[in-house]
Amino acid sequence: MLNAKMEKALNEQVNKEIYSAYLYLAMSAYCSYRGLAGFARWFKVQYGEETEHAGKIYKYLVEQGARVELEAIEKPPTEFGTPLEMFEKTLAHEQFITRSIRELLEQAVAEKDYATSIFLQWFVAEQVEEEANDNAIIAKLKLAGEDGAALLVVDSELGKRGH
Ligand code: OFO
Repeated sequence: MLNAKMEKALNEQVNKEIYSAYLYLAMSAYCSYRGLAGFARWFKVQYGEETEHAGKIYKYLVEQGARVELEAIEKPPTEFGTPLEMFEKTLAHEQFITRSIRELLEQAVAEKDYATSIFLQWFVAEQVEEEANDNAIIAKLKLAGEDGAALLVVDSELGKRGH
């Protein structure tokens, strides 16, 4: 059983995760259009992961007998700049999600909502992984710089990302 404040906060997190999915799908489309098939695949896989994140919270709300209220999804941008700029935007977005998860956890702990605290542990660990992945790719893109051939190597590597 969740209190009304936690129910609202988790519903808002569902919306943030669905927006994350939408944002990465927009980035994938942008990469496809620019002929960067590997980058496009990476973001398409990330889109799938984000829908899973939303699905996990949705399932938790249903299991807790809470009300799921789906809100409108904000329109994502259509222009993302260079691959490096795109991953810097991705990292900034993930840092925003990390802060959001931390606030949820702080709320759960303050309210002695142990079930939600335990549920959120998975997301805490996931955010560490998401930021580490983005930082690793940013480091490679910085090394590649303006070198088109090096960029294509990164593209080919990202294209191997499995589901
Ligand atoms: Fe990218 O971790 Fe969810 O939003």
